[in-house]
Amino acid sequence: MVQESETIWMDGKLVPWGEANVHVLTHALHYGTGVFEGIRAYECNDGTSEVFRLREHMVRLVDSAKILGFAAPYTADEMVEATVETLKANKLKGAYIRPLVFVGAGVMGVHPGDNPIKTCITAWHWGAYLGEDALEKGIRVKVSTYNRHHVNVMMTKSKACGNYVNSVLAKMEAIRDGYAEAILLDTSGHVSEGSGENLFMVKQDVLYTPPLSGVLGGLTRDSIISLANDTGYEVRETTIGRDMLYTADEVFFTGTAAELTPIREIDARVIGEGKAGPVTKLLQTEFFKILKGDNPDYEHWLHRYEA
Ligand code: PPE
Repeated sequence: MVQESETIWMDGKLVPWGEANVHVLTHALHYGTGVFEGIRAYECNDGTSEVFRLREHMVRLVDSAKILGFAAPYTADEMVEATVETLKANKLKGAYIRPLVFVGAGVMGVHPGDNPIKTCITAWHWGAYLGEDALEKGIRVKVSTYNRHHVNVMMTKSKACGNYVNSVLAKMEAIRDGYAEAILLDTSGHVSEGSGENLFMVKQDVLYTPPLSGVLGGLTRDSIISLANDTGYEVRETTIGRDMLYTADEVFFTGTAAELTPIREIDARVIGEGKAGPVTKLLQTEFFKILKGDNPDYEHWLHRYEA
């Protein structure tokens, strides 16, 4: 169960958690016509709090709606303010934040007509996404039997609700088969991403990650590329085959929810030493320092607030 907080921001005002409801004829409920974000806020070691790359998440949200062909009712800056308002109202020093912009009720049928576009922001406590031990020990994953969307079947650059049916199928299959997460291949058979994460592999101290063409432009992915470069590692954005993963020295997932999660096994092949490798560990440690407000070089990524 989601750990409830007190209020949810809906269309410009805070409403009690239990009253943040929609009609059953909400267009998005029937046709997946919504877009969302996943954002995290962290309590820093100096007692303040920060939302990680908040404005960039909100820009991606507005862009996601634009890709689907509708206009988000609030600007990225208004959504930034609303997020901080929601965190403060709920006295949340750290949180997972879920903004959602969706087509509401009005006409039925595939064409959304002039149905109202609704906006809400929910924030709550959400711990380790892939299990308590995952960040430390790494996870076992499988390559999914489902492919990631072809770029002209779904709009992969939009974090669209409907896109996630594909993720749900892959994730359920992985869990059913005893794995923690799925890796999806694109329709040409190359590695794309996890059900809710981007993916990196390390081979002889070089990092590799699939190009942005067919995957979500993850902000964690972008942060890790910068961090790796600044730490002296080369990062190659290139096509990756699943066989390259099997023989990689290290593989890890990145995402707001997953943070930086090592992968220790893929399809019954042990990756490297079967635990978080040295490059993964280093990047994870440095990344968490940034998230906890302990690296002034990356202060521009943090939106500080006092809960
Ligand atoms: N790919 C996909 C498909 C994806 O859903 C996410 C985030 C990412 C990559 C990483 O993006 P970023 O968070 O900007 O680094 N997935 C969100 C939703 C997860 C969920 O289960 O819900 C998230 O991590 O919040």
